[in-house]
Amino acid sequence: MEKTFIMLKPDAVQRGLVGEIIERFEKKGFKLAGMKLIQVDRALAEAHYAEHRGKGFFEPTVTYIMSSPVVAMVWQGKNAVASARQIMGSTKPVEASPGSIRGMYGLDVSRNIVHGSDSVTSAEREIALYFKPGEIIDYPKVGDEWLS
Ligand code: 3AN
Repeated sequence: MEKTFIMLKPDAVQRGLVGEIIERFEKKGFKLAGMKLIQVDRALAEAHYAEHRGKGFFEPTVTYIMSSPVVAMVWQGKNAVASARQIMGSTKPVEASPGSIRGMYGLDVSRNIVHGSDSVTSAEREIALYFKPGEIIDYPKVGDEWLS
């Protein structure tokens, strides 16, 4: 089953939005495969945003995700990558649909609450950056048969 990497950024943690955002993914029908609260260091932040190195927002973005703990998660389910991006809404909160997480809670592109992988390849890269293989758990869950 497809997996995606979701990170609740420092503003989500500081604003007390963690539970509510997790609930959105749970109720959608995704299965939680990994989760931890971590303090991102510079090496990890720069690796995460490597594709944006050289852009004006690279350094502020790196500094921002190091500014407070984040919640790193792996969610699994049918079309998990695309479906999670729809739940999150567009990168720029002003363009995010009103019911999406960024549409509901975000104002600024540089503090947009949540990160989600943009492709299956990115998901694999990001999951490997944040999790060791043993930290991703495959387990049977009641309701799986209704959601696959
Ligand atoms: P997403 O996180 O939606 O995949 P990316 O990968 O294009 O978006 O950008 C990574 C992060 O960099 C964004 N989540 C946002 O925090 C920041 N960012 C992207 N574009 C801009 C921008 N034009 N100005 C400021 N920050 C930006």
